[in-house]
Amino acid sequence: MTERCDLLITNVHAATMDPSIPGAYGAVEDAAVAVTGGKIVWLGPRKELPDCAPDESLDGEGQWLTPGLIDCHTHLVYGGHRASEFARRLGGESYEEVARSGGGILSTVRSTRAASAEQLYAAAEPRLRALMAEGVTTVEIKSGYGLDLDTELKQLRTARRLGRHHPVDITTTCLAAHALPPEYDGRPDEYIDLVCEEILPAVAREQLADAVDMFCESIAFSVEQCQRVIDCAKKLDLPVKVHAEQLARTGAAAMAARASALSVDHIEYITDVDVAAMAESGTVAVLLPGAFYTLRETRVPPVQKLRASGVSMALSTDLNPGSCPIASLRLMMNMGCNLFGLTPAEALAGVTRSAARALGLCCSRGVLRPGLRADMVLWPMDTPDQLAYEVGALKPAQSFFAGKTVGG
Ligand code: DI6
Ligand code: FE
Repeated sequence: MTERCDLLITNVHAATMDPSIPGAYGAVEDAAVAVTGGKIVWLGPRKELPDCAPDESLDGEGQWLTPGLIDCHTHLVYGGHRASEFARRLGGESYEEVARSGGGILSTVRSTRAASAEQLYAAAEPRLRALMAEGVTTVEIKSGYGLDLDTELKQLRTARRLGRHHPVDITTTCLAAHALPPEYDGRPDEYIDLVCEEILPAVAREQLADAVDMFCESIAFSVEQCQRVIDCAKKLDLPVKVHAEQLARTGAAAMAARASALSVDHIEYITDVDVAAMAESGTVAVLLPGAFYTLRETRVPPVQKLRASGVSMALSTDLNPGSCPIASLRLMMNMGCNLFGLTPAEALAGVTRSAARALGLCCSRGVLRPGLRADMVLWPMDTPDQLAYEVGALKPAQSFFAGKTVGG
């Protein structure tokens, strides 16, 4: 009997990113892909396609199909902007100096507290749309510009609402331990009490966060304070991620690995011991070359060590108003290669398979494989190497979110 399916794509090459298929991209040339109920139900060489009666057929015209891109680390819901701080940094002040003088994250906290939920939504939507226009189908959004219960909830609800109104999956992360709010000046441990006793439990009650993050750095919170946040997240059954070793080595990555964190992010300053701990725990290294570039850092993350130790490397925008006001995951792929020494295939794995792992979502997406969600992008290119190589002109011919065409 002929099997029916919702959508059949033929005359296409698939960069599946499936590690069980040989080659850097897990490529299946001259492939066919069948989708039903929002999932891939068959993928393989077209010649082997079983009899199939699709409701809709698409001729891929010899283009390449990749998994939908995943931006696994953003702060894209915030009020205001920090163009004046950009000018100060260009004039020679450092990111830390700006932060210590009350600017930086705290400047965005003031604008985010002052903004209505409507204003936050309207400001965030173009950022999300810019990512989606590049083939992004899953975006993680963090809070962390509220630093009080109401504003943290406002940010997370705005993020969730963006997901309800766009063909994209939004995952949310509570980053209440991002900076010390002015009303707790000199009392960081009391603020951590507030995070652990009020903010995180309320966020968990409303099911507003899929994970908990923290900024472990001298301008933010200590390893001990972050350990308390981790313990609290564990009690609430929420996975953790840590902003670690971006500006200096603190020991945060090793602490995160001991706690089986999903990811440690930035990690320019990690050491061999940290890499070994991450390899052991399966913690993903999320590389953020846009923040490295914007802050004109010089220390690069130890990519060769991570690679040799088998640590998965994800790539993300870190989209935020201070250290990376750049809404382009494709540009991050290019920077990941040019600035950090990734291969083009590692860059694509970084925004698909490894990004899914960094969100704890590798069972549902990040590779093209039967049984997984049909988040896919069709690209007018001759080789997937072009995705990291070209910036600006190469756009998706078509994106699919859970098997449905996006836009057009
Ligand atoms: N690390 C970052 O890169 C962002 N937050 C963080 O913890 C920067 C946030 C900002 O400058 O607004
Ligand atoms: Fe960040």
